[in-house]
Amino acid sequence: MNYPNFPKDCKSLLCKYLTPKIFEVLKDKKTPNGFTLQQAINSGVKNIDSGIGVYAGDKESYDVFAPLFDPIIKEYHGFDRNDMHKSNLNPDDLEAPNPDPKGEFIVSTRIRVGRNMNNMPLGPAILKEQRDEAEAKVVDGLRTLKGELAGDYYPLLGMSKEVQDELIKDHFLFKEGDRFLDAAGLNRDWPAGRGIYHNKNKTFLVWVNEEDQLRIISMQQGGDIKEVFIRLTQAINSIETKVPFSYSDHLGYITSCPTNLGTAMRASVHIALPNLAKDMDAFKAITDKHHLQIRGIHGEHSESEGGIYDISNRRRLGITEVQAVQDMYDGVVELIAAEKALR
Ligand code: ADP
Ligand code: CIR
Repeated sequence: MNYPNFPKDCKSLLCKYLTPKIFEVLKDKKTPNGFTLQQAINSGVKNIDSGIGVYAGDKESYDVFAPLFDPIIKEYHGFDRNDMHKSNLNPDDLEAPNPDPKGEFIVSTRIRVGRNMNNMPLGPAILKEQRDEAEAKVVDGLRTLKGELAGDYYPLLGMSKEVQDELIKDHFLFKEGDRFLDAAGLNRDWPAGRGIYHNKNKTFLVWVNEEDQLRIISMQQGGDIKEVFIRLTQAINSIETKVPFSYSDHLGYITSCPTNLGTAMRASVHIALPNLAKDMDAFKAITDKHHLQIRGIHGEHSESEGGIYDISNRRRLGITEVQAVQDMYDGVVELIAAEKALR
């Protein structure tokens, strides 16, 4: 394998940190699962517009390829090789009264976490039989959930195109054919082993074997962020008793993309900010101050529609879950005040 041919204007963290020197050190390294540097960087090599460009094939990837992953983790999360991660999923510690009680700005709120099973390779390196086994174990665990969390599992295999498209359009299901995930090896054997579990009202959902083995999701209309967080933490706690999650004291919950490590949490609102959006510099000044990311209305790499944006916490590692939601909450309060001032 030769050093990749990156274009001059390549902006990804892969281009920034995979120097020829680091490449020489890592190029023949493999994890115990046989995951190589070439596999770890393929997404960013094939997709030159990547923001990050790397994926891990297993927990060990973060050690074996540390000279590449560490600086990426440092730049994205501000987290050092010797730092320790701490989790706090206690909703009592979250100060988040509804910032939009009249429902003028916030369309909906969603909080998700990524999880992977202990002693199992991550999606980019997983074998078909292992993926199928993960699906079976996760679904077994989900079937024991009670009350508001009780629901059904809908495998992608056999789902009609109409149902799949409708679930995607309504923001409940992951997209198909994402080119970043594809180049990372995450779409192998599609659609086998993938599916979605949800309760009747679709306020609690679990994606199975997408980018991570589990994406546990709580969502609802409006801006009651705390209610969404409470439902999520109850679900995580129940699932954790059935499915052992991959965790490290250093990196927190282990995920295939280094941006998701730690809390693996993305807390977002879909929020109408049509006036503020006319001045993207002012908009970004607020989101940067609160460590927030702006996405479009159909998720990552999509555009806004009708002045509605997806606003979420950017940091996930080295802060607690409560702090991740607090970042989003505090930023949203300031965004609403700025939008109001422009009306
Ligand atoms: P993830 O959040 O899992 O990293 P995406 O950015 O691709 O992945 O978003 C997944 C889906 O969740 C998309 O359909 C997106 O529009 C939807 N979504 C995200 N935040 C919200 C929200 N606050 N309300 C409704 N849908 C949302
Ligand atoms: C990229 O590098 O753009 C994709 N692999 C997605 C990275 C994860 N998203 C993010 O920035 N939070």
